[in-house]
This record gives sequence, C-alpha cells and structure tokens, in this order.
Amino acid sequence: MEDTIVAISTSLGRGAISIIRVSGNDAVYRVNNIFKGKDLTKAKSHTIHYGYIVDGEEEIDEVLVSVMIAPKTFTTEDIVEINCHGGIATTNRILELLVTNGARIAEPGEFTKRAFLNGRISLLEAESVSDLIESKSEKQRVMALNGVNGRLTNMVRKIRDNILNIVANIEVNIDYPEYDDAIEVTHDYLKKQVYTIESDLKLLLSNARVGKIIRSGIDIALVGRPNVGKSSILNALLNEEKAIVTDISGTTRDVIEASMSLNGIEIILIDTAGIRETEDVVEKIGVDKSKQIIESADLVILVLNNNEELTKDDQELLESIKEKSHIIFVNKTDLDERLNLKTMQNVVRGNTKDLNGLENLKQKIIEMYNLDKINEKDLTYLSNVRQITLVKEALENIEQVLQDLEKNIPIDMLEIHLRNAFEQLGILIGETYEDELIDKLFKNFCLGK
Ligand SMILES: Nc1nc2c(ncn2[C@@H]2O[C@H](COP(=O)(O)OP(=O)(O)OP(=O)(O)O)[C@@H](O)[C@H]2O)c(=O)[nH]1
Ligand SMILES: [Mg+2]
Repeated sequence: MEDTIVAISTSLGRGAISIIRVSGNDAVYRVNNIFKGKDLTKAKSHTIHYGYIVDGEEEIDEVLVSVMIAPKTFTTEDIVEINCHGGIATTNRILELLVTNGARIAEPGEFTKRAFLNGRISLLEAESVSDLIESKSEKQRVMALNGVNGRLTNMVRKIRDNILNIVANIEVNIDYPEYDDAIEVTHDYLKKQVYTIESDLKLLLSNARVGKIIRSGIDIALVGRPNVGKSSILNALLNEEKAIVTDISGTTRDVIEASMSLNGIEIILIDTAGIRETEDVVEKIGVDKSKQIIESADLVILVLNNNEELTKDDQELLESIKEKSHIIFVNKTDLDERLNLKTMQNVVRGNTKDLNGLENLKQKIIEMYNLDKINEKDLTYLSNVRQITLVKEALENIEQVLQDLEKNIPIDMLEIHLRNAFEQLGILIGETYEDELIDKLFKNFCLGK
C-alpha cells in the first residue's frame, strides 16, 4: 500500500479547472520533481502553492498545488492536489508526467479504499461517498451526507456496543460466578436489553425503505384492460401528451415510462399495454410485459372503467394485485356509473376529461408512502442491498435470542446468536472484512475518489 497513486479527480472534459490527486508516502516528492516555483518538500501542511508543471525545460501548465501532509488527510497519507487548467490534453499530459515519475494510476475508488483501510472512515461512510457522487436530488444529497459524516456508522456502533456489553456480562457470570460486582444476568434482565436491540435494528430496516424511495424513487405502474384510460391518466398526471391515446383497444403496445416529482420524490410512471387475451403477436408481447411489470413495480394503479360493468378480466386483475401495494382508480366518472364494485379499500374515483379526482390520486400516493413526512435530515438510511441484508441477518439472530429467552433456554446457549449479530454488524461497518469483498465494493467508485 505504500506506493503513490494518482488520478484525475474531476470529470475529464471541457472545463476551466481539473484536479489531479496524488496520494502516498512520496506524493510530495513526486510532484515536486515536475514542479517549478518553489520546493514543495519544504511546504507546510495544508498550504497552496503557485507555479508551473514542467517536463524538463518545457512548461506544461500554470497551476496551483495543494499540499496536505499525513495524517490529517482523506487517505491519511500525504496528498497533493494539482489544480491545472481544464480540458483533456493538459490534464492527461500532467497525469502521464506523474506516471513517468513513478506514480501509479489509481484503481477506481482506491483513494476511498485507502481511507477505509487506514481507519479514517468506516465501510458505511465509504459507501456513502459513492452515494454522494451519484446523488441527483437535494434529498439524495442530504441523505448520503448523513452516511458520509458517520451518523449511520455511529448508530450501528452503538447497537454493536450494546450487544458486546451483554456478551461480556454473560461471560463474567459464567466464568466468575463469585464476582460480586458483576450484574446478575437473568432472563428478565436480558429480555429488556435484547428487546431494545431488536427495536433499534427494526428502525434501521424501516428507515431503509424510505432511503430507497429517496434514492431511486417509486415505480408506479398503470395497468388494466385496454381502453380504460391508462395512457390518458399518464398524460394527465404529467400534464403532457406523452402516450398516444385513441378509442381503439390495444393502442399502447409497449411500456412507456415517464418521470414526475411528488413532494420532491421521483415518481416513475409506467404506462402499460392493456391486458387481454389476444392473437396479435406484438400485442401479446406487450401484454406479457404488463404482467411482469405488475410484479416488479413498487405500486400498481389498477384502472377500471366506471362506465362498464366489472368484467372477468377486471376480476382477474383485481385478484393479481391483491398481494401488491395498490390503488384502484375508477376512471371515466364523467360517464354514467355502470361499475358494480363491492366496497374495497384504496379506491379513488375520477376522470381525465375534467381531471376530477386526479389530485386525490396524488394525495393517496403521498399518504401511502408518507411522502409529506419524509425528513431526510433526521433519518439515517442504509443505502444498499449489502447493508440491508446484513442488518436483516443480525435481526434474525437477535429474534432467535428473544425466542430462546421466552423458552427459558439457559443463558450460555444464547451467546452464539448474540455473537453472530455482533459479527454481522461488524461486517456492515467494515470492522471485520474480507479482502475480496472490499475490492469489489471499491471498484464501483469513480476514478479519482
Ligand atoms: N369519457 C371519458 N373518456 C376517457 C377518459 N379517459 C380516457 N378516455 C377515453 O378512452 C379511450 C381510451 O383511452 P386510453 O388512454 O388510450 O386508454 P388505455 O387504457 O391506455 O388503452 P390501451 O392503450 O388500449 O390499453 C380514449 O378514447 C380516451 O379519450 C375519461 O375519464 N372519460
Ligand atoms: Mg394506452
């Protein structure tokens, strides 16, 4: 790990300034070799210097160089950042110069990887750096920052400490029963402690759902029989003629996606082909896709026609969305009511002619996902499948402990599950880790991070 790495940290293209970052024990020395202006090896930490990057006699660019000496740097190694003029040619030339001078091109995410391996940040914080770079909205940014600044890591550490504390107390009770100062670990004492851990873990998981919404929005599919008005609803919600609308059944053949915002959350609306039995080859493919989308969407809006009696197809559709999170939108309320719908939950009525009921539809979505209550500043979210899986596994172990406690199983038998949970949360923040996993994680990073 001692070698000096270099990467272009800004995106390579047209721009006023580019930053080339160098990290490693001899970062200052390497840059100094190609710098004209002053002796950087004598520079104080966290200072900026004006001068030229040179290749022998040739001046390559007029630059500002920041020198940051270990250990108070991002990687905890010496870091030098060259602020040069932007554009591809200049930036690449300086990068090449550094490589000929003995620096190695960094792998994607290697700066952050070093920060982690050198103990400067936890694995959760490192993953959040990647989320921060990927952030497209203000909510995403604030959420990622909560990860970067260690809030999430601290929450996990606290839970982990509590588990360790319990394990330690159990051990003391077993090994030193005569030791008077030790807390007597009874089943009741443990229950209280372990239930707290359970609820902390559950909170992390339920927040993760909100985190996913902030990060990737909500996929909402409009499904139903042909001609009930799915495409019209899409257009009305978007306020734009995005999808073709005709009175011919089977107008929409393919999936149409469009994005809108509701309370600052991205909604991905998916208009689908009307579902019916058909011999038409193209339409059939569309119908199959619609059925798949019912499975994959976060929320399904089943559209029914107020002006027609409930058909067998409608009934089948109602059956197929029963287990999914769904809203039933009874469309065409401007026409006579012929629909015989039993009392059902989550029904919104309206039409796309005078736009009645569409606000109610939006309001229903807001309610279902508590979009008006999302406060990204207070909440700390797990951000990916790896993290969520680990917390789930830890929770399963904790729940096992609780079950065993209810059955009055001897206390020394509970330790194994507590240790497992401790271990899983350790992997989560990177306090125990496998090299291969770490390599894989950091490869997803942009270069220069
Ligand atoms: N009266 C009335 N007609 C509507 C309403 N919404 C849609 N329509 C009409 O219903 C017909 C079908 O509308 P579409 O939006 O194409 O229906 P669809 O569900 O997308 O149909 P497919 O793409 O074939 O599955 C069109 O003639 C629309 O003008 C409504 O609220 N009231
Ligand atoms: Mg359509």
